[in-house]
Amino acid sequence: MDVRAAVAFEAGRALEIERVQLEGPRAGEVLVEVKATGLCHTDKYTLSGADPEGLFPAILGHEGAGVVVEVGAGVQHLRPGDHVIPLYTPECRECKSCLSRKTNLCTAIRSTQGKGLMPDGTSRFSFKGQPIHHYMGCSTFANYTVLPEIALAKIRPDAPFDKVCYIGCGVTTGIGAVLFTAKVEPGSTVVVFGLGGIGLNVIQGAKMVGADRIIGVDINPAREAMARQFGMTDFVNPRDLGPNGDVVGHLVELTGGGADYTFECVGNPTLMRQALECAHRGWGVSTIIGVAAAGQEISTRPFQLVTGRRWIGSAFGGARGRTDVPKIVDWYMENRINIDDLITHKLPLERINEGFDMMERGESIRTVVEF
Ligand code: NAD
Ligand code: AHE
Ligand code: ZN
Repeated sequence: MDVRAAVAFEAGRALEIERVQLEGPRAGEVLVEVKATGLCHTDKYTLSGADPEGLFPAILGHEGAGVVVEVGAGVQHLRPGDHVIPLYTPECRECKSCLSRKTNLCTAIRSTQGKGLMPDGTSRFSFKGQPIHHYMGCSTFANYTVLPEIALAKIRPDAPFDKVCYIGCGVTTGIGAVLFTAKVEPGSTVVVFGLGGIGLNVIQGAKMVGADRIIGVDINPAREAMARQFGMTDFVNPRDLGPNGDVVGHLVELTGGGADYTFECVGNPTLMRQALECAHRGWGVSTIIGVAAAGQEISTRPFQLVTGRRWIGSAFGGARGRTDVPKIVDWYMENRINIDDLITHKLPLERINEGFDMMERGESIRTVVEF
């Protein structure tokens, strides 16, 4: 079938709206009509060319919601008409990782997914007879896409697509990192570096679990108001500390010796180090969420770890998609989490590049494209 898609033809080039061809679902696969998709910083990162797994041409997008149109042979848990959220972290419930109960990083299809292909090693998308890569197993910047059944969470039918698409990445990543990865306790002191689409959800999660103090750090002063609305108690703009400002020293002083939990939500190794080093001596846990470009590395004095700080990371908030995503949709529908205020802009597919421009200029939190 012909579908409408924003195609990334090469790194650093704006997306181009084209009619591309999509093959129907093969065994174990599902054809989904994408109704809405969010724009995440990770899409921008891959488009920039800094992602070692970035392949071109590709159809990017991994924060979607839609409706099942057709199922391939052997699909057991989904049927046409079901409402779904695509999962870049699938949940097969059979691989070593799923069975371990120690991680959400299902390995069933990770290797083909990283090559921009379906599990059978081929692509369903093509343009002028040439294959186009899938992206993060989702490719939600198209009005139809094909995914493996294990990469779809079935959600309640009354949830609005233009809001719950954000649960496909940002909401779950931020809230999940607090609840599932770091397991922040009530009364904790939390520092969040980066108050964008992810960091604001970390703040929302920290408030949910009853953190006492939630300190936000961002170089964009416009982020302060929204962060306070979501539960931030203190704002630090590193630029206000001057060119040689001691961000770590300032945060350690502000927290009376260091934070119980810190989160890096930018993708900057310098900030990752600061986030670790402002965690409390003896027990502070620092969670890396931000994705840093190819070739970048983190460093600190080993003494920081010897003296009891722990450095951990979180992908998709540690959430098991098919199990946890429907629950997070329920939280939204029960008004236990706020998504609406974080979706600052909506655009038609034709204007998707404007969404990335606004992200670059720090004007938007989340832009949602509605098909
Ligand atoms: P975003 O662009 O919405 O937000 C980034 C924020 O960081 C902005 O508010 C910006 O002003 C701030 N910032 C930039 N430089 C800074 C600095 N030097 N000091 C302080 N603040 C600074 O991006 P997002 O969508 O929130 O994504 C954030 C990061 O999380 C990206 O690296 C993204 O790739 C990553 N991410 C990771 C996962 C995961 O599963 N681990 C999931 C989604 C996104
Ligand atoms: N290909 C990238 C990896 C980027 C990355 O870390 N992705 C996160 C999700 S970001 C969503 O916005 C993730 O889930 N990683 C686990 C995985 O298996 O990819 C790179 O830099 O190499
Ligand atoms: Zn994302």
